[in-house]
Amino acid sequence: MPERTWWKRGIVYQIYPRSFQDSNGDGLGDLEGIRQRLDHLVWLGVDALWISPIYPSPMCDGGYDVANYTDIDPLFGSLGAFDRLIAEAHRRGLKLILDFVPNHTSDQHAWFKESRSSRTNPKRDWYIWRDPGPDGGPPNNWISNFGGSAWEFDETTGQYYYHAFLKQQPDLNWRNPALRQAMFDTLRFWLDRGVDGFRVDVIWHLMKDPEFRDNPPNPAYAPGQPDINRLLQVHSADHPDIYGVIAEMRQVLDAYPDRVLIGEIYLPIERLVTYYGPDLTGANLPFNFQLIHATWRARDIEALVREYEEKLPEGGWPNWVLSNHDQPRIAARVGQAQARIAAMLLLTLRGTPTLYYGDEVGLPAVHIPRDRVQDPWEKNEPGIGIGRDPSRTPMPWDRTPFAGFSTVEPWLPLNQDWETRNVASMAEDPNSILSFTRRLIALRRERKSLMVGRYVPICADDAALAYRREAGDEQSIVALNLTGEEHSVSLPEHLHGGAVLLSSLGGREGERIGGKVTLRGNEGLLIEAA
Ligand code: TEU
Repeated sequence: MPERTWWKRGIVYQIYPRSFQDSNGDGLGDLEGIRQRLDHLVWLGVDALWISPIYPSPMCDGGYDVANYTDIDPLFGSLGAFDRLIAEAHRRGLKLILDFVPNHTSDQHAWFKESRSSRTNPKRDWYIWRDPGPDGGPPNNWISNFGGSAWEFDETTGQYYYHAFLKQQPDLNWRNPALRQAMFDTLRFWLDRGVDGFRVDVIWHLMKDPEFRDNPPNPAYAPGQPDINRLLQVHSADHPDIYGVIAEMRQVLDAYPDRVLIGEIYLPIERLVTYYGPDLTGANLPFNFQLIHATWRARDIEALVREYEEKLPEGGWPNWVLSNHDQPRIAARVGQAQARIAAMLLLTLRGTPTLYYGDEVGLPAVHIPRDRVQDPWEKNEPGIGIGRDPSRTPMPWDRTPFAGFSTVEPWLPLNQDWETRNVASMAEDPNSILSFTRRLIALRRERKSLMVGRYVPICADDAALAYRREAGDEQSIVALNLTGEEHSVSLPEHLHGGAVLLSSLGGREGERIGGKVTLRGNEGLLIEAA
């Protein structure tokens, strides 16, 4: 019974743990803080929480530089705190998903310390070591995602090691069988503790060209773009050998009931969908970031939804994402008025939505003064406006000092309007984006058509798009105005006579809809077909 699967029916909520709730007064969020806020997730109506990395780490990349895969960083708590969190989440019917970072470790991981100690160390081959190129420089032209060469020379043994991200994040060698087994054991460690699944960091990077050939220049590169765009990542990522690795990962998860594997993949649709794997042996949900990169125009959105729906493999379950800790938030990209339209899209398209903490209150891009920048990427390539801190700011909970997030100055500034843009204030206001999002989630849970129904496009023009969702004899119609001007859409005859269930601007619930639906500027409607 596929519709019974929790990760197909449910909504995933991403928590950036430094910014959700501080419980010990150090200005940083922690696991105990998340535990204290579980009731918010239940109240909002989501089904699972995914927590960005919480493992011991020197925190060069916000914890995506893991020094030990099977423990908790003291900043966030302890294994005891983790066990309490997962027990209480489960008691409330919430699933818990961890971030798994298998492409690289921290250079402070015991494995890397051993690996770099000598060329004959048994763990030497757990990482990627190469002799210098013919000119004594790096072995090839591969570039780090955070700028500069992806190769770092190590004096001790006279070789370079490869790092697709920071030099403090050496890449693991997934072609080494012992490394593979050690990584699978770390998965089992968490599965045995009851974890319901993993979001796998840069899963498409794990396997690289075994010959380490140069990447070709990118013909679309223009000066001023981030360094990483200079070359196409043809040989350094998205290698066909990846499918075998993911299938093995799936086998580890599938030995436990009801687990989910979500893959982080930044690729165009036709490549992305291959990550479901042959016969769906790949990721259960290869993250679909199309809406993050989309131009905010009705025709473009309709086209990308259609393309995705068409290219999904048989049985592959779709998913949608609007924001995450790496990207500008949705409200920053499209503005507050359209953020509601975006929420409506996210929660009414076919597939599992992932909601980023803070988007439910419409968190904007928070200005970060230069002396408070934390993101190593921004520090490496300053000035090109790609720092990720503006999307990682503390959750504003209420009107008490520091917005109820902490009792001291938080690690990153709060949104300037936190005294009004916070959970407690907005929960009291029936017209807030928070109340709207919550209502939308409730309708999604009530309506089978929205949760698991077919997606059928109705129309799209320069201003608006409309589609319907259908399950058995239940139909839901969604009509979205992506502009600030009033606009009408026509419905085919068999859809006349429905009633409005929800308007993003409020005030029309119960209104009967004829053949022509008039949308106010920035209005989205959810309609129950007659
Ligand atoms: O992100 C992978 C990734 O592709 C990012 O480099 C992304 O392109 C960039 O942040 C701009 O959007 C993952 C994590 O989500 C990110 O936080 C880590 O820094 C990175 O992996 C390395 O682990």
